[in-house]
Amino acid sequence: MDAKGRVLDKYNARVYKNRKEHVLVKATGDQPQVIAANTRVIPGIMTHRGCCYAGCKGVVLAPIKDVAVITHGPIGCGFYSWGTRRNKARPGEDGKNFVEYCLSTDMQEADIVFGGEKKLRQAIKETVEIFDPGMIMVCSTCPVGLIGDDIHAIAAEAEELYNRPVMAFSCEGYKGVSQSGGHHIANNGLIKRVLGTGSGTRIKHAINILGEYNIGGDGWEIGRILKKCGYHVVSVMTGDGSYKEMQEAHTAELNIVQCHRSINYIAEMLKTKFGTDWIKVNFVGAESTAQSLRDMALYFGDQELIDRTEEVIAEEMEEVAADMEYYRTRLKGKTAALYVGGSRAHHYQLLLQDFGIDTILAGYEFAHRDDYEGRDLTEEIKEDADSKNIESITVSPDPDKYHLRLTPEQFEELKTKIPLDTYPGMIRDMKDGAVIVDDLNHFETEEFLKLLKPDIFFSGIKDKYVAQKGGTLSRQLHSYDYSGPYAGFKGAVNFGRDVTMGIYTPAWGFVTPPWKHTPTLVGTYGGDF
Ligand code: CFM
Repeated sequence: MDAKGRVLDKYNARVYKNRKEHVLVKATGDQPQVIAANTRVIPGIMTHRGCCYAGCKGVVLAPIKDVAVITHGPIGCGFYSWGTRRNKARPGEDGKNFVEYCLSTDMQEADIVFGGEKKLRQAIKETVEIFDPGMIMVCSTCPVGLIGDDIHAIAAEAEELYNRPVMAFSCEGYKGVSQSGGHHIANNGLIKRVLGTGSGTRIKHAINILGEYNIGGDGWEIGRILKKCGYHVVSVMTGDGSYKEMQEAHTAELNIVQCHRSINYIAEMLKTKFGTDWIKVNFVGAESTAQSLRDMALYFGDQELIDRTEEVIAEEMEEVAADMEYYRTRLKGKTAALYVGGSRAHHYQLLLQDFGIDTILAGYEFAHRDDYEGRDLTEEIKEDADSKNIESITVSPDPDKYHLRLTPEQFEELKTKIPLDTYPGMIRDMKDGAVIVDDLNHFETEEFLKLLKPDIFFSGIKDKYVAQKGGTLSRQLHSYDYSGPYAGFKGAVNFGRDVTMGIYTPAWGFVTPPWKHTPTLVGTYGGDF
């Protein structure tokens, strides 16, 4: 029996039937493989997923430094989405940086019984008085949706009263099946009220960076390289981002997409509304960074830019060559398992390849089928009740700002050379026999680690310590365990150094988990129901 069979064998028939669709072994050859994704977790299974509010407020909106984002809900929700993600930000032009703050209505039991609208009005008032932000956003948590506080009416009222945009997001935690629904809600709000609402006109070689959240300073490193190549970065969505910059998003000639999962809706809507093409990039990994820079230069087709890009790649590669080579000698032939949200389990495989590390298992928490299989799916993604629960908006071309850079012929020709308006997905880049798991749960994590014995397990705070107590080194790919940046050429060296330090720390060999010497309880998972 292969690893998939051995792990899933412990489930009862009903759980097995569900989970077998979410686990794949990469087959030889290029035939497309289908995986089940973006569906509900089976009740009782210990998932690693987050909630809709986390995706909307925590992931997409919170990094916008000049917007005061108020959490309408119990304090735990605000706290959780405040300190746990390392989306770094520096004060903007106006000297403001709200990323450092946690603004919450701190709902109590009495507010849930009698309604929380009064408290929200008061919170907006205090926010204006204390911080005077140019824009305010309000995000709902579960109880708000359950008791029916009308945050949209309050936002509209406050907008009049305080004479500034106040946006409301109905991103109650329970909406959808994971944080992914929250990304979509945040994307919708930004396109409706913020993106491209400014008055600027197109700028040569200007780009927007989409789906880059400046974790551990990644965005700053990417920005440095892009500026060196000669690009003008209009806005970053949303790491160290600014709503004022996003208002000028229509002035960019190209949108580049780092994290497809969290922001593909905006990429598509900007294309429809302003005619701006997007390409999928990956600045994680030195080779990947070089490839992405070349793809971007090819999009513009400007010889000067192409030459400058080659110079920058040569210069940056030269600078890191000795370090990369040293870490490669230390890491070549090691194996890794990765389990992250909706894009990093793919991107980091490419960085691991720079060091000769093989990925033997990769999983996503909340990706959709297109993140695994590519956007050109062999069959349509079926809509279910949960996906219909998230509003899907359609936009139309802006009468004044719509502009196509390429002719249809140029577009088609370029599409054969670069990932233009598309993303090929993670599975394509994986080796034969590698295991791909959607919504990898606690039980499967432990079992796969025991069976596959990777040298390192890249994951997050929820499973890191379980893995390490079992003797497998683990590093967090969400927060980088307080290190980073890991993006770009120099980031690749940081990563190589951190992984080398971890793997060559003998501590993991001293750990003897109980299951190695004492019989532990054995049973079927899930019971009969
Ligand atoms: Fe995109 Fe992200 Fe990710 Fe994501 Fe996230 Fe994150 Fe992530 Mo943690 S936006 S999908 S919801 S790359 S917070 S910066 S690391 S799970 S793989």
